[in-house]
Amino acid sequence: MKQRLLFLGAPGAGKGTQASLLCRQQSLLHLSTGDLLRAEVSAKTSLGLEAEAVMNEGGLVSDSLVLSIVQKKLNNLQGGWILDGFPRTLVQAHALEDLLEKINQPLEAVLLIDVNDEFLIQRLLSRGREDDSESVIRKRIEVFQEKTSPLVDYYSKRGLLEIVNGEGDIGEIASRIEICLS
Ligand code: B4P
Repeated sequence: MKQRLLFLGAPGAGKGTQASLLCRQQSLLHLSTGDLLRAEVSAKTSLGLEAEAVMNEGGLVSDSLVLSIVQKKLNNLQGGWILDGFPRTLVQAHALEDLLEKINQPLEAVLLIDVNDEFLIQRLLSRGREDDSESVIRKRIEVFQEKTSPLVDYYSKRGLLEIVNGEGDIGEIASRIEICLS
């Protein structure tokens, strides 16, 4: 099975859910920028304070802030891993490409978890995190379309893209992902 992976998808597509499952099963490292940012927010660091307002409004935290948080983690990558929620912009994707080249650990696959917008909204409303109100969710979906969806083309041109239907129950989607990556 491929072991150096990136999970792409709209907010609520299930990137975090599926990445955690697969990491547990295959003993991979799970690197989620959402989790890293939320840890900074709860520790009330200066980075966290800067990120909090943007996250609660449904925007993307600045590339420079995200890169400052992930760079050290990426430099220490080894074995198999899943990047979950990073990159989210072309600037982040270019920075990632340079970094992985330097550490000689190229990506093996990029998995797009594809889910219809109305499903996304229902899922996130029932999760009820601080940034999960309907207006904020709609804003996050718009931001995804504008800033993150260009990555689909970017990774497709590099021959790395796999698309998985992310609608259905969690176990069913996990099986589709396994087939896709084997
Ligand atoms: P993330 O933490 O990445 O969160 P997400 O996109 O909302 O969710 P994900 O797709 O992981 O869904 P999940 O599995 O949790 O980002 C949060 C914020 O951080 C961003 O808006 C942004 O501000 C900031 N950020 C993060 N990375 C950044 C970056 N690189 N650059 C800039 N800013 C960044 O699933 C959602 C819910 O659905 C859960 O409750 C789950 O239980 C449920 N669920 C999952 N699969 C299901 C299924 N099959 N059926 C029913 N429910 C399901």
